[in-house]
Amino acid sequence: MRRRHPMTVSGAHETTVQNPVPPQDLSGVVGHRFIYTYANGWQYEMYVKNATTIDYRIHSGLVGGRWVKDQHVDLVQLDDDDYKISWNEPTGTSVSVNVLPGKRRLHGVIFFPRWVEEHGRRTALYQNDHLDEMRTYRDEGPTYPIYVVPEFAKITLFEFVGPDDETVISASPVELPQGWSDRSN
Ligand code: FER
Repeated sequence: MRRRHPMTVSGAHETTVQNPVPPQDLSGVVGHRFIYTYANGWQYEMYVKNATTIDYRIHSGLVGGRWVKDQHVDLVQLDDDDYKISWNEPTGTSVSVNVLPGKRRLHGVIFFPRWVEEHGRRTALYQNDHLDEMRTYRDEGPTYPIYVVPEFAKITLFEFVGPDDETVISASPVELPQGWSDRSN
């Protein structure tokens, strides 16, 4: 018999894939759109379309102009007002973002392959129309050294727009009206 912490014996269940601790309530982030600016000045917009999918636009930064629909993600609730969204892009870039909506706080870690650090503009487009091209760049590399960008961000807009809405992110960040991403609440 494996040793158990007394708390486990008294009833609090162990964490398992089927029954995780903490129990998951994603309603505070699914169906929401948020705009945030990293401490390095890069401005992003994310729409959590459902529990496994995001759409997003990058308004400024190394790959400003880039936008993506239907990126598959892992989304978990870590605690009250604390979510983590993680994924790998067809470019090879990996991202993990902690979101604390009530605190308007976010922390992202972006892991760029070397080729994106060198040629970021190649990814500043509507990725869905260039998926095979991105995978080819990814496979050609160079991948290493990975460029790791860990930054806090301030969430300037956070709003519920409803899940599975294809109109929330449906235009390039560069074709939006001037100042569109400056709206805050
Ligand atoms: C984010 C940080 C990075 C984000 C997306 C990325 C939507 C994507 C980076 C890339 O693929 O270049 O907070 O949120």
